[in-house]
Amino acid sequence: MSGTPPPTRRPGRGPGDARAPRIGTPGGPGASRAPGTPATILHVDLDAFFAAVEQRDRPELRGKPVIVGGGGPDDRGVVSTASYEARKFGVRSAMPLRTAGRLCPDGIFLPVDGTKYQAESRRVMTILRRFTSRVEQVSIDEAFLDVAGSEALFGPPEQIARRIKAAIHDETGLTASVGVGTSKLIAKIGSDLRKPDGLVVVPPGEEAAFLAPLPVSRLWGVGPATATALAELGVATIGDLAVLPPDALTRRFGKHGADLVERAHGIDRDPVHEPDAMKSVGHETTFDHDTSDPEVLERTLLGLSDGVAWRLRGMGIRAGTVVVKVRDSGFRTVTRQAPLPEPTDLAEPIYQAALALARPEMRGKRIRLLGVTATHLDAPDQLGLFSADEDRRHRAMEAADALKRKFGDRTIVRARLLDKGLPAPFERDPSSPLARRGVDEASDEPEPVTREREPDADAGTEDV
Ligand code: DCP
Ligand code: MG
Repeated sequence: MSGTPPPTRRPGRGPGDARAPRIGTPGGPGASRAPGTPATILHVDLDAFFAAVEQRDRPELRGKPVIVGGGGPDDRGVVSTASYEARKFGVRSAMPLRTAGRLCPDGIFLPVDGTKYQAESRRVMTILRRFTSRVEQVSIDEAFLDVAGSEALFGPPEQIARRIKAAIHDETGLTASVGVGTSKLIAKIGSDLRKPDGLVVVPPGEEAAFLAPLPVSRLWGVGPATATALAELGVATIGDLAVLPPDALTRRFGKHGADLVERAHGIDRDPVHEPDAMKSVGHETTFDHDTSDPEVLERTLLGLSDGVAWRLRGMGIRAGTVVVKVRDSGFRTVTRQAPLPEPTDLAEPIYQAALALARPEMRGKRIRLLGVTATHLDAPDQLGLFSADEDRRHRAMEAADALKRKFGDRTIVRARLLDKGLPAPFERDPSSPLARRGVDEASDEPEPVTREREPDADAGTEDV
């Protein structure tokens, strides 16, 4: 996924042409990590995924501005994605279809075919697992891999990245962009930098130099409010941030400030997690202003539940329990959990359970933060969407329907969330180590009351 448009585009290149620029100055200001830390983490992200699948299946659409996301430019929905040809006109994910129609009058508008994209996603993830078992899928079209230990079979990480791109292209007809580095953060930013069909390798020690020219908003944990606060300190690029005295940032942002300095140097200690190590999937949102407005609170819970369900479906797993987290304006935090009527990967039952749990905790209070987490996750679904098993098939279709709803009514919810300055559920921080502690930590015991300013006050929606 890419939050911001890539700065360089090279449409039309095949995977064989992908260049892997080495960015940074050896021994220069970027030499911030211990020499010898291996760059074995890959981030793989498909290019214009939904639109690329449609262009592959309908050759007449190739080279054309394709906009996936609903009935057409008069539809009330939003854009799911646009081909790179359409992006030249300024069309972007989450934009109202009407705006897309204005910007790109010759755009070809197509409905979302969730079942088809899920099946493609599974094919691609299966290809990735041939190169290592350490694959962490983080959305329908992206995954982190740690290829340490795979070199004997497949060569060094850069070669593995090339092989992956070629295999995806040969076997599915789609292109992927790959970033390679010492951390998830570097790999993720790398994969986004030269889309489409990009390959960016950041050698160990060159992380800070690689990041330095990029806008600070590219870093995880820098939402609009942090970006504004940093701008007041004269910080526009990640390089500006990296040279600030860490204690100045800690004074201003608490522990979050110290984390930001680490990230500005490309340091991110979160390892790649295999699905069976994952105990929970969650999102949480801190409001720009504390609120007691029931509509805002319920809409936020719905958006969070949807983000969680989307990720469950992407990973082929279901949740048995929902946990909500509610923090009020006095920083009192409670978590409440309840089992689901049956394991699910759908937004609706997760939302209903989250609402029932959160409602009594929100009553009469101004709310600062809400979180929804799914736990008691079952094993990855190995049977796939089109198993002969009727029950599974039924479930798959239900999920596909929910996906369609998501891109109709539900994306309007997402657009409304965006209006409120809240990040969409897609924009999360896959690095948060809390994500892995999961179930066992959810309890009915309130966390200690904190009086300090919340460090990640505007980090927005992220994994918990
Ligand atoms: N998606 C969506 N709504 C969003 C963002 C994404 O429906 N707001 C869907 C459509 C995308 C898919 O998820 O095709 C993958 O998301 P990405 O952010 O990876 O976007 P693309 O793959 O389309 O483009 P890119 O080449 O920038 O990765
Ligand atoms: Mg993508």
